[in-house]
Amino acid sequence: MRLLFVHPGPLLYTNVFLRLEPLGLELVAEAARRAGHSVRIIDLQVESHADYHRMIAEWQPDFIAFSCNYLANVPEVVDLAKATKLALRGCFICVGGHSASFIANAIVEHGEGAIDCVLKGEGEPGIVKLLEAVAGDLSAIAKVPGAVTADGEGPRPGFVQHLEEVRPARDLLRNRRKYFIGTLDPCASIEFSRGCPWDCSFCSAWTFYGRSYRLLNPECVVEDLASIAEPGIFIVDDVAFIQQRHGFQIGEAIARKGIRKRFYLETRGDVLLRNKEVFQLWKELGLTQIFLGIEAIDEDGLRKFRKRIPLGRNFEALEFARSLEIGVAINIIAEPDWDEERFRVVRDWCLDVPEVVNISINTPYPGTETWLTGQHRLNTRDYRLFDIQHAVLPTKLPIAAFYRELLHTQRVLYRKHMTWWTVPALARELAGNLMRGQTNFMRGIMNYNKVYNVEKMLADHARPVHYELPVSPRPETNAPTARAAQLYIHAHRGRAGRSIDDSTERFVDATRIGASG
Ligand code: B12
Ligand code: SF4
Repeated sequence: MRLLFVHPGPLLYTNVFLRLEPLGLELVAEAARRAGHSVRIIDLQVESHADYHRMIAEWQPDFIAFSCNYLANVPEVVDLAKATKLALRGCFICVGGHSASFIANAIVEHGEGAIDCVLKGEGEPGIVKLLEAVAGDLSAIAKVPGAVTADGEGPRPGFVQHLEEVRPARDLLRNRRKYFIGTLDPCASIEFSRGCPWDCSFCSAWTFYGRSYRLLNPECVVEDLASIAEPGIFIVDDVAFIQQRHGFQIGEAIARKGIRKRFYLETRGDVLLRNKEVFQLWKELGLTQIFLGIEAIDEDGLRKFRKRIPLGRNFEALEFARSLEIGVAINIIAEPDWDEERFRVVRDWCLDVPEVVNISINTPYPGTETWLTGQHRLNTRDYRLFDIQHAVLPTKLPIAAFYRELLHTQRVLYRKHMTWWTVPALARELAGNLMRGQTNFMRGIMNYNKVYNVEKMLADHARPVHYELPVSPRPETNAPTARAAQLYIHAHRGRAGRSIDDSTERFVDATRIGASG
Protein backbone atom coordinates (compact mmCIF):
# COMPACT_ATOMS: atom_id res chain seq x y z
CA MET A 1 0.00 0.00 0.00
CA ARG A 2 0.99 3.65 -0.36
CA LEU A 3 1.21 5.18 3.11
CA LEU A 4 1.57 8.84 4.04
CA PHE A 5 2.67 9.80 7.56
CA VAL A 6 1.81 13.36 8.59
CA HIS A 7 3.06 15.59 11.42
CA PRO A 8 0.72 18.55 12.08
CA GLY A 9 1.70 22.22 11.99
CA PRO A 10 3.70 24.33 14.44
CA LEU A 11 2.47 25.50 17.83
CA LEU A 12 3.22 28.88 19.35
CA TYR A 13 6.52 27.83 20.85
CA THR A 14 7.77 26.27 17.61
CA ASN A 15 7.64 29.61 15.82
CA VAL A 16 10.33 31.15 17.98
CA PHE A 17 12.63 28.96 20.00
CA LEU A 18 12.77 25.53 18.46
CA ARG A 19 11.39 23.17 15.87
CA LEU A 20 12.33 19.54 16.11
CA GLU A 21 12.27 16.56 13.83
CA PRO A 22 9.22 14.32 14.37
CA LEU A 23 11.16 11.34 15.70
CA GLY A 24 8.15 9.31 16.91
CA LEU A 25 6.48 9.58 13.52
CA GLU A 26 9.70 8.52 11.77
CA LEU A 27 9.86 5.41 13.97
CA VAL A 28 6.31 4.41 13.15
CA ALA A 29 6.89 5.14 9.45
CA GLU A 30 9.98 2.91 9.42
CA ALA A 31 8.08 0.04 11.08
CA ALA A 32 5.52 0.31 8.26
CA ARG A 33 8.22 0.50 5.58
CA ARG A 34 9.84 -2.65 6.93
CA ALA A 35 6.48 -4.37 6.60
CA GLY A 36 6.85 -3.87 2.84
CA HIS A 37 4.85 -0.71 2.15
CA SER A 38 5.71 2.35 0.13
CA VAL A 39 6.04 5.17 2.68
CA ARG A 40 6.31 8.97 2.64
CA ILE A 41 6.39 11.57 5.43
CA ILE A 42 5.22 15.18 5.36
CA ASP A 43 5.91 17.50 8.28
CA LEU A 44 3.52 20.46 8.38
CA GLN A 45 5.78 22.24 10.84
CA VAL A 46 7.88 23.05 7.78
CA GLU A 47 5.53 22.49 4.84
CA SER A 48 2.11 24.01 4.18
CA HIS A 49 -1.39 22.55 4.00
CA ALA A 50 -1.26 23.35 0.28
CA ASP A 51 1.83 21.10 0.01
CA TYR A 52 -0.11 18.37 1.81
CA HIS A 53 -3.14 18.63 -0.48
CA ARG A 54 -0.89 18.66 -3.55
CA MET A 55 0.89 15.57 -2.31
CA ILE A 56 -2.25 13.54 -1.67
CA ALA A 57 -3.75 14.59 -5.01
CA GLU A 58 -0.63 13.53 -6.89
CA TRP A 59 0.37 10.43 -4.95
CA GLN A 60 -3.10 9.18 -3.93
CA PRO A 61 -2.09 7.31 -0.76
CA ASP A 62 -4.21 4.34 0.37
CA PHE A 63 -3.54 5.03 4.06
CA ILE A 64 -2.78 8.26 5.92
CA ALA A 65 -1.53 8.33 9.49
CA PHE A 66 -1.47 11.57 11.49
CA SER A 67 0.71 12.06 14.52
CA CYS A 68 -1.03 13.90 17.35
CA ASN A 69 1.32 14.22 20.30
CA TYR A 70 -0.05 17.66 21.17
CA LEU A 71 -3.58 18.42 22.25
CA ALA A 72 -3.40 21.82 20.58
CA ASN A 73 -3.09 20.10 17.19
CA VAL A 74 -6.35 18.12 17.48
CA PRO A 75 -8.60 20.53 15.48
CA GLU A 76 -6.03 20.79 12.68
CA VAL A 77 -5.73 17.00 12.44
CA VAL A 78 -9.52 16.48 12.48
CA ASP A 79 -10.09 19.11 9.78
CA LEU A 80 -7.32 17.68 7.60
CA ALA A 81 -8.82 14.21 7.99
CA LYS A 82 -12.26 15.50 6.94
CA ALA A 83 -10.87 17.33 3.89
CA THR A 84 -8.84 14.26 2.94
CA LYS A 85 -11.79 11.91 3.18
CA LEU A 86 -13.71 14.14 0.76
CA ALA A 87 -10.81 14.17 -1.69
CA LEU A 88 -9.81 10.49 -1.37
CA ARG A 89 -12.89 8.50 -0.42
CA GLY A 90 -11.25 5.09 -0.16
CA CYS A 91 -8.27 6.21 1.88
CA PHE A 92 -8.00 4.76 5.40
CA ILE A 93 -7.25 7.45 7.99
CA CYS A 94 -5.62 6.80 11.30
CA VAL A 95 -4.42 9.06 14.13
CA GLY A 96 -1.85 8.14 16.78
CA GLY A 97 0.53 9.70 19.29
CA HIS A 98 0.70 10.84 22.89
CA SER A 99 -2.38 13.07 23.28
CA ALA A 100 -4.47 11.10 20.79
CA SER A 101 -4.02 8.06 23.04
CA PHE A 102 -5.68 9.77 26.01
CA ILE A 103 -8.68 11.10 24.11
CA ALA A 104 -9.07 8.44 21.41
CA ASN A 105 -12.87 8.21 21.49
CA ALA A 106 -13.29 11.97 21.31
CA ILE A 107 -11.06 12.13 18.22
CA VAL A 108 -13.07 9.42 16.45
CA GLU A 109 -16.26 11.34 17.30
CA HIS A 110 -14.91 14.71 16.13
CA GLY A 111 -13.99 13.01 12.85
CA GLU A 112 -17.66 12.23 12.11
CA GLY A 113 -16.66 9.23 10.02
CA ALA A 114 -13.48 10.72 8.52
CA ILE A 115 -11.16 9.12 11.08
CA ASP A 116 -11.30 5.35 10.75
CA CYS A 117 -9.14 4.55 13.72
CA VAL A 118 -7.08 6.00 16.55
CA LEU A 119 -4.12 3.81 17.40
CA LYS A 120 -3.14 4.23 21.04
CA GLY A 121 0.30 3.77 22.58
CA GLU A 122 3.66 3.11 20.95
CA GLY A 123 2.95 3.07 17.25
CA GLU A 124 5.63 0.67 15.98
CA PRO A 125 3.98 -2.66 16.87
CA GLY A 126 0.40 -1.42 16.41
CA ILE A 127 0.86 0.01 12.92
CA VAL A 128 2.07 -3.28 11.46
CA LYS A 129 -0.97 -5.15 12.79
CA LEU A 130 -3.32 -2.37 11.73
CA LEU A 131 -1.94 -2.38 8.18
CA GLU A 132 -2.38 -6.16 7.98
CA ALA A 133 -6.02 -5.75 8.97
CA VAL A 134 -6.65 -2.84 6.58
CA ALA A 135 -5.09 -4.74 3.68
CA GLY A 136 -6.93 -7.95 4.50
CA ASP A 137 -9.86 -8.38 6.82
CA LEU A 138 -11.35 -5.01 7.85
CA SER A 139 -13.31 -6.66 10.65
CA ALA A 140 -9.99 -7.57 12.28
CA ILE A 141 -9.26 -3.85 12.95
CA ALA A 142 -11.33 -3.98 16.10
CA LYS A 143 -8.93 -6.66 17.48
CA VAL A 144 -5.71 -4.73 16.82
CA PRO A 145 -4.06 -3.84 20.16
CA GLY A 146 -4.55 -0.13 20.84
CA ALA A 147 -7.09 0.41 18.04
CA VAL A 148 -10.13 2.55 18.79
CA THR A 149 -12.84 2.83 16.12
CA ALA A 150 -16.46 3.98 16.03
CA ASP A 151 -17.36 0.33 16.69
CA GLY A 152 -15.29 -0.16 19.81
CA GLU A 153 -11.84 -0.71 21.20
CA GLY A 154 -9.21 -3.44 20.76
CA PRO A 155 -7.03 -4.85 23.55
CA ARG A 156 -4.49 -2.69 25.37
CA PRO A 157 -1.54 -1.62 23.16
CA GLY A 158 1.62 -3.72 23.33
CA PHE A 159 5.14 -2.47 24.00
CA VAL A 160 7.91 -2.55 21.40
CA GLN A 161 9.76 -5.77 22.29
CA HIS A 162 13.27 -4.47 21.65
CA LEU A 163 13.76 -0.75 21.12
CA GLU A 164 16.85 -1.49 18.99
CA GLU A 165 14.70 -3.22 16.41
CA VAL A 166 12.91 -0.04 15.44
CA ARG A 167 14.90 2.73 13.79
CA PRO A 168 13.67 6.15 12.60
CA ALA A 169 13.11 6.72 8.88
CA ARG A 170 15.32 9.82 8.95
CA ASP A 171 15.82 9.69 5.19
CA LEU A 172 12.11 10.32 4.54
CA LEU A 173 12.10 13.87 5.95
CA ARG A 174 12.23 16.31 3.08
CA ASN A 175 13.60 19.39 4.88
CA ARG A 176 16.12 18.21 7.41
CA ARG A 177 17.83 21.59 7.65
CA LYS A 178 14.69 23.24 9.06
CA TYR A 179 15.03 21.70 12.53
CA PHE A 180 16.77 23.66 15.27
CA ILE A 181 16.82 24.48 18.96
CA GLY A 182 18.29 27.88 19.75
CA THR A 183 21.69 28.11 18.17
CA LEU A 184 21.88 24.36 17.52
CA ASP A 185 20.86 24.90 13.93
CA PRO A 186 20.37 22.47 12.24
CA CYS A 187 19.56 19.89 14.87
CA ALA A 188 18.46 16.24 14.75
CA SER A 189 16.72 14.29 17.54
CA ILE A 190 17.70 11.01 19.14
CA GLU A 191 16.30 8.70 21.81
CA PHE A 192 18.51 7.04 24.49
CA SER A 193 15.70 5.76 26.72
CA ARG A 194 11.92 5.60 26.77
CA GLY A 195 9.49 6.35 29.62
CA CYS A 196 9.96 7.79 33.08
CA PRO A 197 10.04 6.08 36.48
CA TRP A 198 8.72 9.13 38.39
CA ASP A 199 5.03 10.04 38.61
CA CYS A 200 4.62 13.81 38.81
CA SER A 201 1.00 14.82 39.12
CA PHE A 202 0.98 17.31 36.23
CA CYS A 203 2.70 15.03 33.72
CA SER A 204 1.47 12.28 31.39
CA ALA A 205 4.85 10.88 30.32
CA TRP A 206 4.60 8.16 32.99
CA THR A 207 0.92 7.34 32.54
CA PHE A 208 1.45 6.85 28.80
CA TYR A 209 4.23 4.30 29.32
CA GLY A 210 2.72 2.62 32.41
CA ARG A 211 5.53 4.04 34.58
CA SER A 212 8.00 1.90 32.67
CA TYR A 213 11.51 2.91 31.72
CA ARG A 214 13.57 1.19 29.04
CA LEU A 215 17.08 1.79 27.76
CA LEU A 216 18.43 1.61 24.25
CA ASN A 217 21.53 -0.40 23.74
CA PRO A 218 24.57 1.99 23.60
CA GLU A 219 26.01 0.43 20.38
CA CYS A 220 22.73 0.95 18.60
CA VAL A 221 22.51 4.57 19.78
CA VAL A 222 26.03 5.32 18.64
CA GLU A 223 25.48 3.72 15.26
CA ASP A 224 22.41 5.92 14.78
CA LEU A 225 24.34 8.99 15.94
CA ALA A 226 27.18 8.26 13.53
CA SER A 227 24.71 8.25 10.66
CA ILE A 228 23.33 11.72 11.49
CA ALA A 229 24.73 14.60 9.45
CA GLU A 230 23.44 17.46 11.63
CA PRO A 231 25.95 18.94 14.09
CA GLY A 232 23.26 19.58 16.76
CA ILE A 233 21.51 16.76 18.63
CA PHE A 234 18.40 17.04 20.80
CA ILE A 235 18.07 14.07 23.17
CA VAL A 236 14.31 13.50 23.49
CA ASP A 237 14.41 11.50 26.75
CA ASP A 238 12.09 12.86 29.43
CA VAL A 239 14.88 12.69 32.01
CA ALA A 240 18.35 12.14 30.61
CA PHE A 241 20.90 9.89 32.32
CA ILE A 242 18.82 8.58 35.22
CA GLN A 243 21.07 5.56 35.19
CA GLN A 244 24.73 6.52 35.53
CA ARG A 245 26.10 3.39 33.82
CA HIS A 246 24.04 3.92 30.69
CA GLY A 247 25.22 7.53 30.38
CA PHE A 248 28.85 6.40 30.67
CA GLN A 249 28.44 3.56 28.21
CA ILE A 250 26.98 5.78 25.51
CA GLY A 251 29.47 8.56 26.23
CA GLU A 252 32.47 6.25 26.09
CA ALA A 253 31.26 4.68 22.84
CA ILE A 254 30.87 8.15 21.33
CA ALA A 255 34.40 9.06 22.41
CA ARG A 256 35.78 5.80 20.96
CA LYS A 257 34.12 6.53 17.61
CA GLY A 258 35.41 10.11 17.67
CA ILE A 259 31.93 11.56 17.05
CA ARG A 260 31.74 15.33 17.64
CA LYS A 261 28.30 16.86 18.12
CA ARG A 262 26.67 19.55 20.24
CA PHE A 263 24.00 18.09 22.51
CA TYR A 264 20.87 19.45 24.21
CA LEU A 265 19.10 17.45 26.92
CA GLU A 266 16.47 17.66 29.63
CA THR A 267 16.92 16.26 33.12
CA ARG A 268 16.02 16.68 36.77
CA GLY A 269 18.07 18.61 39.31
CA ASP A 270 18.45 15.61 41.60
CA VAL A 271 19.61 13.38 38.73
CA LEU A 272 22.20 15.98 37.79
CA LEU A 273 23.53 15.98 41.36
CA ARG A 274 23.46 12.20 41.69
CA ASN A 275 25.31 11.58 38.42
CA LYS A 276 27.72 14.50 38.29
CA GLU A 277 30.51 12.52 36.62
CA VAL A 278 28.27 11.53 33.72
CA PHE A 279 27.40 15.14 33.01
CA GLN A 280 31.07 16.07 33.31
CA LEU A 281 31.93 13.46 30.70
CA TRP A 282 29.14 14.72 28.44
CA LYS A 283 30.38 18.27 28.77
CA GLU A 284 33.65 17.00 27.24
CA LEU A 285 31.65 15.28 24.50
CA GLY A 286 29.84 18.48 23.50
CA LEU A 287 26.90 18.88 25.89
CA THR A 288 25.94 22.51 25.26
CA GLN A 289 22.56 23.06 26.89
CA ILE A 290 20.59 21.49 29.73
CA PHE A 291 16.94 22.10 30.40
CA LEU A 292 16.04 21.64 34.06
CA GLY A 293 12.47 21.39 35.26
CA ILE A 294 12.41 23.46 38.45
CA GLU A 295 8.74 24.31 38.03
CA ALA A 296 8.17 26.40 41.14
CA ILE A 297 10.43 28.59 43.19
CA ASP A 298 8.99 28.03 46.63
CA GLU A 299 8.71 24.84 48.67
CA ASP A 300 4.94 24.96 48.65
CA GLY A 301 4.79 25.08 44.90
CA LEU A 302 7.18 22.17 44.49
CA ARG A 303 5.19 20.07 46.96
CA LYS A 304 2.06 20.75 45.00
CA PHE A 305 3.69 19.38 41.86
CA ARG A 306 4.80 16.29 43.76
CA LYS A 307 8.43 16.69 42.90
CA ARG A 308 10.10 15.80 46.12
CA ILE A 309 13.27 17.76 45.48
CA PRO A 310 13.94 20.18 48.30
CA LEU A 311 14.41 23.64 46.89
CA GLY A 312 17.95 23.75 48.26
CA ARG A 313 18.80 20.73 46.06
CA ASN A 314 17.40 22.52 43.03
CA PHE A 315 19.66 25.48 43.68
CA GLU A 316 22.58 23.16 44.27
CA ALA A 317 21.84 21.57 40.89
CA LEU A 318 21.87 24.99 39.27
CA GLU A 319 25.21 25.75 40.92
CA PHE A 320 26.66 22.51 39.61
CA ALA A 321 25.32 23.08 36.10
CA ARG A 322 26.88 26.55 36.15
CA SER A 323 30.20 25.06 37.22
CA LEU A 324 30.15 22.89 34.10
CA GLU A 325 29.97 26.08 32.05
CA ILE A 326 27.15 24.92 29.86
CA GLY A 327 23.98 26.80 29.03
CA VAL A 328 21.15 26.08 31.46
CA ALA A 329 17.48 26.78 30.85
CA ILE A 330 14.89 26.33 33.57
CA ASN A 331 11.14 26.22 33.50
CA ILE A 332 8.81 27.88 35.98
CA ILE A 333 5.11 27.09 36.00
CA ALA A 334 2.92 30.17 36.38
CA GLU A 335 -0.22 29.61 38.43
CA PRO A 336 -3.50 31.15 37.26
CA ASP A 337 -3.86 32.77 40.70
CA TRP A 338 -0.70 34.84 40.30
CA ASP A 339 -1.24 38.56 40.74
CA GLU A 340 1.00 41.53 39.88
CA GLU A 341 2.98 41.12 43.09
CA ARG A 342 3.67 37.45 42.47
CA PHE A 343 4.79 38.13 38.90
CA ARG A 344 7.08 40.86 40.25
CA VAL A 345 8.67 38.45 42.78
CA VAL A 346 9.22 35.89 40.03
CA ARG A 347 10.70 38.53 37.71
CA ASP A 348 13.11 39.65 40.42
CA TRP A 349 14.16 36.08 41.13
CA CYS A 350 14.65 35.29 37.47
CA LEU A 351 16.70 38.41 36.88
CA ASP A 352 18.92 37.36 39.74
CA VAL A 353 19.89 33.99 38.27
CA PRO A 354 22.08 33.71 35.17
CA GLU A 355 20.00 30.94 33.57
CA VAL A 356 17.54 31.25 30.71
CA VAL A 357 14.11 31.06 32.37
CA ASN A 358 11.08 29.81 30.54
CA ILE A 359 7.63 30.41 32.00
CA SER A 360 4.74 28.16 31.10
CA ILE A 361 1.21 28.17 32.49
CA ASN A 362 -0.18 25.44 34.70
CA THR A 363 -2.44 23.43 32.38
CA PRO A 364 -4.28 20.26 33.26
CA TYR A 365 -3.81 17.67 30.50
CA PRO A 366 -5.84 14.49 29.97
CA GLY A 367 -3.74 11.59 31.19
CA THR A 368 -2.46 13.46 34.23
CA GLU A 369 -3.62 13.40 37.81
CA THR A 370 -4.15 17.15 37.79
CA TRP A 371 -6.62 16.59 34.97
CA LEU A 372 -8.78 14.46 37.25
CA THR A 373 -9.49 17.43 39.47
CA GLY A 374 -8.65 20.35 37.13
CA GLN A 375 -10.97 19.40 34.26
CA HIS A 376 -13.98 20.72 36.14
CA ARG A 377 -12.46 24.15 36.65
CA LEU A 378 -11.59 24.92 33.03
CA ASN A 379 -12.77 28.19 31.56
CA THR A 380 -12.27 26.93 28.01
CA ARG A 381 -12.22 23.53 26.35
CA ASP A 382 -10.78 24.80 23.07
CA TYR A 383 -8.00 22.31 22.23
CA ARG A 384 -5.92 25.01 20.53
CA LEU A 385 -5.37 26.80 23.84
CA PHE A 386 -3.88 23.74 25.57
CA ASP A 387 -0.28 24.57 24.72
CA ILE A 388 0.84 25.72 28.19
CA GLN A 389 1.24 29.22 26.79
CA HIS A 390 -2.46 30.09 27.17
CA ALA A 391 -4.47 30.21 30.42
CA VAL A 392 -7.20 27.58 30.37
CA LEU A 393 -8.03 27.77 34.09
CA PRO A 394 -9.73 30.86 35.54
CA THR A 395 -7.16 33.52 36.40
CA LYS A 396 -7.32 35.67 39.51
CA LEU A 397 -6.35 38.75 37.51
CA PRO A 398 -8.60 39.65 34.59
CA ILE A 399 -7.29 37.58 31.66
CA ALA A 400 -5.88 40.60 29.76
CA ALA A 401 -4.00 41.75 32.87
CA PHE A 402 -2.71 38.20 33.44
CA TYR A 403 -1.31 38.01 29.90
CA ARG A 404 0.15 41.51 30.20
CA GLU A 405 2.04 40.46 33.35
CA LEU A 406 3.09 37.13 31.88
CA LEU A 407 4.32 38.53 28.60
CA HIS A 408 6.03 41.41 30.35
CA THR A 409 7.83 38.88 32.55
CA GLN A 410 8.77 36.73 29.55
CA ARG A 411 10.03 39.78 27.69
CA VAL A 412 12.14 40.95 30.63
CA LEU A 413 13.65 37.47 30.80
CA TYR A 414 14.22 37.34 27.08
CA ARG A 415 15.96 40.72 27.11
CA LYS A 416 18.12 39.59 30.00
CA HIS A 417 19.95 37.40 27.51
CA MET A 418 20.29 40.08 24.89
CA THR A 419 22.68 42.23 26.87
CA TRP A 420 26.00 43.74 25.93
CA TRP A 421 27.96 40.77 27.23
CA THR A 422 25.88 38.03 25.61
CA VAL A 423 25.25 39.71 22.26
CA PRO A 424 28.81 39.32 20.89
CA ALA A 425 28.80 35.57 21.59
CA LEU A 426 25.32 35.23 20.15
CA ALA A 427 26.29 37.26 17.10
CA ARG A 428 29.26 34.94 16.53
CA GLU A 429 26.97 31.89 16.69
CA LEU A 430 24.46 33.51 14.34
CA ALA A 431 27.19 34.50 11.90
CA GLY A 432 28.49 30.91 11.92
CA ASN A 433 24.98 29.61 11.27
CA LEU A 434 24.40 32.11 8.48
CA MET A 435 27.62 31.07 6.81
CA ARG A 436 26.31 27.53 6.74
CA GLY A 437 23.04 28.83 5.29
CA GLN A 438 21.10 28.24 8.54
CA THR A 439 18.62 31.00 9.39
CA ASN A 440 16.09 29.17 11.60
CA PHE A 441 17.20 30.67 14.90
CA MET A 442 17.51 34.17 13.46
CA ARG A 443 13.98 33.97 12.02
CA GLY A 444 12.75 32.71 15.39
CA ILE A 445 14.16 35.79 17.15
CA MET A 446 12.53 38.02 14.57
CA ASN A 447 9.17 36.32 15.19
CA TYR A 448 9.22 36.98 18.93
CA ASN A 449 7.07 40.13 19.01
CA LYS A 450 4.56 38.74 16.56
CA VAL A 451 4.08 35.55 18.57
CA TYR A 452 4.25 36.84 22.15
CA ASN A 453 1.68 39.57 21.92
CA VAL A 454 -1.20 40.28 24.33
CA GLU A 455 -3.71 41.16 21.60
CA LYS A 456 -2.92 37.96 19.75
CA MET A 457 -3.27 35.86 22.89
CA LEU A 458 -6.67 37.44 23.62
CA ALA A 459 -7.76 37.01 20.01
CA ASP A 460 -6.85 33.31 20.32
CA HIS A 461 -9.43 33.03 23.12
CA ALA A 462 -12.09 34.78 21.03
CA ARG A 463 -11.94 32.40 18.03
CA PRO A 464 -15.04 30.32 17.29
CA VAL A 465 -14.64 26.83 18.75
CA HIS A 466 -15.58 23.84 16.59
CA TYR A 467 -14.10 21.04 18.68
CA GLU A 468 -14.13 20.87 22.45
CA LEU A 469 -12.14 18.70 24.77
CA PRO A 470 -14.59 16.39 26.57
CA VAL A 471 -14.67 16.32 30.34
CA SER A 472 -15.96 13.46 32.44
CA PRO A 473 -18.94 13.76 34.79
CA ARG A 474 -18.12 15.27 38.19
CA PRO A 475 -15.58 13.15 40.11
CA GLU A 476 -16.64 10.64 42.71
CA THR A 477 -15.07 10.50 46.12
CA ASN A 478 -11.97 8.42 45.15
CA ALA A 479 -8.62 10.02 45.83
CA PRO A 480 -6.89 11.18 42.62
CA THR A 481 -3.96 8.82 43.21
CA ALA A 482 -6.27 5.81 43.40
CA ARG A 483 -7.77 6.79 40.08
CA ALA A 484 -4.38 7.51 38.49
CA ALA A 485 -3.96 3.82 37.74
CA GLN A 486 -6.89 4.09 35.32
CA LEU A 487 -4.93 6.63 33.27
CA TYR A 488 -2.31 4.20 32.02
CA ILE A 489 -2.20 3.66 28.25
CA HIS A 490 0.39 0.88 28.39
CA ALA A 491 0.06 -1.74 31.10
CA HIS A 492 1.84 -1.01 34.34
CA ARG A 493 4.33 -3.84 34.91
CA GLY A 494 5.63 -2.62 38.25
CA ARG A 495 9.32 -2.82 39.08
CA ALA A 496 9.89 -5.33 36.23
CA GLY A 497 9.02 -2.63 33.71
CA ARG A 498 11.88 -0.37 34.80
CA SER A 499 15.41 -1.02 33.53
CA ILE A 500 17.16 0.57 36.46
CA ASP A 501 19.32 -0.94 39.18
CA ASP A 502 18.02 -1.27 42.73
CA SER A 503 19.89 1.71 44.02
CA THR A 504 18.40 3.93 41.29
CA GLU A 505 14.96 2.48 42.02
CA ARG A 506 15.42 3.47 45.69
CA PHE A 507 16.57 6.93 44.62
CA VAL A 508 13.47 7.32 42.43
CA ASP A 509 11.27 6.17 45.28
CA ALA A 510 12.81 8.63 47.67
CA THR A 511 12.24 11.52 45.29
CA ARG A 512 8.64 10.81 44.38
CA ILE A 513 5.51 10.92 46.45
CA GLY A 514 3.26 8.91 44.16
CA ALA A 515 1.09 6.09 45.35
CA SER A 516 0.66 4.63 41.89
CA GLY A 517 2.99 1.65 42.40
C1 B12 B 1 10.70 15.89 22.75
C2 B12 B 1 9.45 16.57 23.24
C3 B12 B 1 9.20 17.81 22.71
C4 B12 B 1 9.98 18.40 21.57
C5 B12 B 1 9.21 18.12 20.25
C6 B12 B 1 9.72 17.03 19.42
C7 B12 B 1 8.81 16.83 18.21
N1 B12 B 1 9.03 17.50 17.13
O1 B12 B 1 7.87 16.07 18.28
C8 B12 B 1 9.86 19.90 21.89
C9 B12 B 1 10.95 20.32 22.82
C10 B12 B 1 9.84 20.79 20.66
C11 B12 B 1 8.53 19.90 22.62
C12 B12 B 1 7.78 21.01 22.72
C13 B12 B 1 6.57 21.04 23.37
N2 B12 B 1 6.06 20.04 24.14
CO1 B12 B 1 6.82 18.30 24.26
N3 B12 B 1 7.52 16.61 24.62
C14 B12 B 1 8.57 16.01 24.18
C15 B12 B 1 8.72 14.66 24.91
C16 B12 B 1 9.68 14.86 26.08
C17 B12 B 1 9.19 13.47 24.11
C18 B12 B 1 8.52 13.29 22.76
C19 B12 B 1 9.35 12.36 21.94
O2 B12 B 1 9.97 12.73 20.97
N4 B12 B 1 9.38 11.11 22.37
C20 B12 B 1 10.09 10.06 21.71
C21 B12 B 1 9.26 9.50 20.56
C22 B12 B 1 9.89 8.22 20.07
O3 B12 B 1 7.97 9.22 21.06
P1 B12 B 1 6.64 9.90 20.54
O4 B12 B 1 6.87 11.12 19.75
O5 B12 B 1 5.69 9.99 21.67
O6 B12 B 1 6.07 8.81 19.50
C23 B12 B 1 5.62 7.54 19.89
C24 B12 B 1 4.10 7.49 20.22
O7 B12 B 1 3.57 8.70 20.67
C25 B12 B 1 3.48 7.00 18.97
N5 B12 B 1 3.19 7.92 17.88
C26 B12 B 1 3.65 9.15 17.60
N6 B12 B 1 3.16 9.59 16.43
C27 B12 B 1 2.36 8.63 15.95
C28 B12 B 1 1.60 8.57 14.80
C29 B12 B 1 0.86 7.41 14.53
C30 B12 B 1 0.05 7.35 13.31
C31 B12 B 1 0.87 6.33 15.45
C32 B12 B 1 0.08 5.13 15.18
C33 B12 B 1 1.62 6.41 16.63
C34 B12 B 1 2.36 7.55 16.86
O8 B12 B 1 4.46 6.10 18.50
C35 B12 B 1 5.75 6.69 18.66
C36 B12 B 1 6.81 5.64 18.78
O9 B12 B 1 6.57 4.75 19.83
C37 B12 B 1 7.24 14.44 25.38
C38 B12 B 1 7.08 13.56 26.59
C39 B12 B 1 6.88 12.14 26.20
N7 B12 B 1 7.57 11.26 26.85
O10 B12 B 1 6.14 11.81 25.28
C40 B12 B 1 6.79 15.87 25.61
C41 B12 B 1 5.31 16.22 25.47
C42 B12 B 1 4.76 15.47 24.27
N8 B12 B 1 5.35 17.67 25.21
C43 B12 B 1 4.40 18.32 25.79
C44 B12 B 1 4.21 19.73 25.70
C45 B12 B 1 3.16 20.35 26.59
C46 B12 B 1 4.99 20.51 24.83
C47 B12 B 1 4.81 22.00 24.52
C48 B12 B 1 3.39 22.42 24.26
C49 B12 B 1 5.45 22.75 25.66
C50 B12 B 1 5.75 24.20 25.47
N9 B12 B 1 6.78 24.60 26.12
O11 B12 B 1 5.09 24.97 24.81
C51 B12 B 1 5.72 22.23 23.30
C52 B12 B 1 4.95 22.35 21.99
C53 B12 B 1 5.44 21.49 20.88
C54 B12 B 1 5.23 22.02 19.51
N10 B12 B 1 4.81 21.17 18.58
O12 B12 B 1 5.43 23.16 19.24
C55 B12 B 1 3.50 17.38 26.54
C56 B12 B 1 2.24 17.06 25.74
C57 B12 B 1 1.07 17.64 26.36
C58 B12 B 1 -0.16 17.45 25.53
N11 B12 B 1 -0.96 16.54 26.00
O13 B12 B 1 -0.37 18.11 24.53
C59 B12 B 1 4.41 16.13 26.75
C60 B12 B 1 3.67 14.81 26.90
C61 B12 B 1 5.27 16.41 27.99
C62 B12 B 1 4.58 16.27 29.31
N12 B12 B 1 5.34 15.87 30.25
O14 B12 B 1 3.43 16.54 29.55
N13 B12 B 1 8.26 18.68 23.13
S1 SF4 C 1 10.19 13.47 36.17
FE1 SF4 C 1 8.04 13.99 36.43
S2 SF4 C 1 7.71 15.70 35.02
FE2 SF4 C 1 9.59 14.73 34.39
S3 SF4 C 1 8.93 13.28 32.81
FE3 SF4 C 1 9.02 12.16 34.74
S4 SF4 C 1 6.95 12.22 35.54
FE4 SF4 C 1 7.10 13.80 33.93
